[in-house]
Amino acid sequence: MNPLIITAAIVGAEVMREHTPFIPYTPAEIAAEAVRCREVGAAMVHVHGRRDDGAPTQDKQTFAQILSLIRAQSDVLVQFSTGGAVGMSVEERIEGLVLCPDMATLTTGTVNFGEDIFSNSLPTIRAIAARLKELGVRPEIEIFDTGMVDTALRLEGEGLLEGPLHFDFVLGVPGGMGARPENLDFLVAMIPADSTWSVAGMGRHELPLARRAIELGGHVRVGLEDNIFIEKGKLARGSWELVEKVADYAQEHGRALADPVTAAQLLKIG
Ligand code: KMH
Ligand code: ZN
Repeated sequence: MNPLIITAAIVGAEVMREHTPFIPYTPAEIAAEAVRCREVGAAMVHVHGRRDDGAPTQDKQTFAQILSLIRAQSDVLVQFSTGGAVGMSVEERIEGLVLCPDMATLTTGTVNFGEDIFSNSLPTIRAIAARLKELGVRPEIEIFDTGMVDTALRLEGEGLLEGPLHFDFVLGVPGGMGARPENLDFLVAMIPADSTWSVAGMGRHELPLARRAIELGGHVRVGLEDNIFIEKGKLARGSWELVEKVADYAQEHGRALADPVTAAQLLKIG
């Protein structure tokens, strides 16, 4: 089987110190966590910005610090969020893209997000896709529900996305598509055959879906953004501990881990 790409979602916009003391806030803390995740097998980190008090930000200066600190210490690929936090303007969400990270997310639809709405109208999606294309930043298409795949294919038809496409199936967000294994199977069957994909299961679904992705030949995203527990009732001591667990699963299943160079080739980055 192809080597496994592990992406570590190390920050997010919603998990706070009240939830777990291990969530990084400052650029230095985020970079240190990125280094640890790379050391135990991650090829890429997915990052959001935070202010020192933990408030989410997509501020360009913050992303510049995160990127330069990570690049100074690690070869891990860096993927920026363009989702940011619920309620942010599109301009705010994409201002860091000018720094040209290795990859950036693109959510191709609106979804209920807990009690909130993660809003991505077609004009918003087109604007983000156009900016990614203009800067040559490879998109990871975030799929929270089935119709978002159709919208991604529509944007490919419009020339705003270039195949082969790379999808991340985000399953188990309250309001989005559930994290049942058959939902993953359905999505995998739906995407063009030349696509690559990963899965990000929320909460207790994170590690079971990681196992399934390993078996199916897909890739895996884990980290405190999506799940703070390493086992029932026990906090993960960092995203690195979740990455380590997935690396163990990969070994049990006989799948090698992709390093950042291999991951960039597989994901058609650059
Ligand atoms: N924080 C969510 C509202 C992304 O990073 O692109 C959106 C999100 C998706 O996390
Ligand atoms: Zn994110």
